[in-house]
Amino acid sequence: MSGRNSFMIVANRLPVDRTVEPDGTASWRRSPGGLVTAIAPVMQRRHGAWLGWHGAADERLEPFDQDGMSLVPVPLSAREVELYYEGFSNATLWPLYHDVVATPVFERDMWDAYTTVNQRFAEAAAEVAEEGAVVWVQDYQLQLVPAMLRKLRPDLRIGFFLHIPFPPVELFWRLPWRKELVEGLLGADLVGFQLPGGAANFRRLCRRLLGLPYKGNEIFLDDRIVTTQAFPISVDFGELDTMVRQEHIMTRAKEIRAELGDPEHVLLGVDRLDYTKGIGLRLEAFGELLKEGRLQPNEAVFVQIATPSRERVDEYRRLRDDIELQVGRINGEHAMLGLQPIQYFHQSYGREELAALYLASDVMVVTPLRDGMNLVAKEYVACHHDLRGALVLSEFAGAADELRQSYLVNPYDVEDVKRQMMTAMRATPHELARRMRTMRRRVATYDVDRWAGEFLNALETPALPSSTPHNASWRSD
Ligand code: GDG
Repeated sequence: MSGRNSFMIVANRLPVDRTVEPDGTASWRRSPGGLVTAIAPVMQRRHGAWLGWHGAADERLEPFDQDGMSLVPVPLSAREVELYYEGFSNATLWPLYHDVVATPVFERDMWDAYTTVNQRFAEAAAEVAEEGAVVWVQDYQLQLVPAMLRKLRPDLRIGFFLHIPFPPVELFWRLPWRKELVEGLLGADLVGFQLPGGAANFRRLCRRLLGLPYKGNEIFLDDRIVTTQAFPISVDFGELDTMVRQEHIMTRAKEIRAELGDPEHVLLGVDRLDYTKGIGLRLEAFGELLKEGRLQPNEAVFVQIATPSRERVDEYRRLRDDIELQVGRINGEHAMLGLQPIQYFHQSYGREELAALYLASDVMVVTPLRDGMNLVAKEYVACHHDLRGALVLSEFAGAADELRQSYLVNPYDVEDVKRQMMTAMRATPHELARRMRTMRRRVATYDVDRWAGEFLNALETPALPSSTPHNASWRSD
């Protein structure tokens, strides 16, 4: 059976959030974020559909239209949210793919739920896709969907993009279901990664685990070729650049500095509260600078926004306690009346307030232990048309590949983080402008539209194979 959609996104979540008005009426609002902004025009141009969970467990909803997009809700039970989403996706795959910075949980019932839910997504997609449609599957929650979907609908052109890092073979090898997962991904025609290193890890894994030959970007299966390639995701540069040039945002940025007591330096961290983001170690670095007297409490304020995230997963609850204890300790030691050196917020903010915060801060500190890309780093750059502002950036964020003019740090080396934070604070306006200009050029050129465009172009116009399975070289790495 074929549906009427010639282009589809399949993602864990639909790109909308339900809001309930004071009078009790519910409506849907498009969730903020680069992916939906980049994809929406493509969806509107073609007969596009977006399949995903709508965010409430144990509830079935009929497909509905929003902003010119046709949305197809895929239901999840409360138990599936626990086992497939919080469990296998976020307690198994997330830590495993992020260099095992937390210990992954390997539980069979989580895997079973992951398989069941992936099958449901594949079936839903198979039902609404037109003959020969293009289907773009997103991220680590749905890695089995490509193969499941191909089995149901071999006529489709299937792409997959992984937003998080793809780990080295040695780490992936631990996964009890490694073979099934890799075979799931190989159902796609194109598998996209943030960085070339992730794509190379995947090709090596296919070779070692399944004995598949590869050459260049292409992996050779018996009857077809799977292309693997890096497509570094980006932000909507134009939208952010326009937003921060508005009078009321610039005024708000000044207000924020005044509310912070007009310190000489405003440092900023913006992250989901996640153990991969290195929040604790950057606060430790800042605390040590205060302790050693290299910074005075009235000289610098560190604003840390830690957006609530995955609050039902144990590891995340522990992390929140640890961070809040640490903030309390540092502030307790260094605060003066009416002046807290760390301003910590476990809250979410609107896009405009966030943009004003970026604009108001002198040093953006982004220190993940491992991160697929890190959009915050690129958003900060997009917001600084004034060419002020420095970016301290972890070498372990995908964004470090492109933003070479940032102050790069090894987040595991606290002394390095301290040194680079100080260098950034002491840099001359001329030096800052030089670095910012180059970084802005990069983000403006390679924005999220370009990311989506290049992926879809590669998916829809497959390159001629560079060789055949018979003459592909067998790499032995
Ligand atoms: C995954 C990968 C990859 C944060 N707080 C608020 C808020 N945010 C927005 C930021 C940014 C986004 O959330 C976070 O994106 P990141 O890229 O930094 O991190 P992940 O959530 O881990 O994303 C990552 C990304 O996927 C895309 O492929 O870069 O590596 O882990 O846009 O601005 N937005 C609002 N209020 C907040 O309080 N409105």
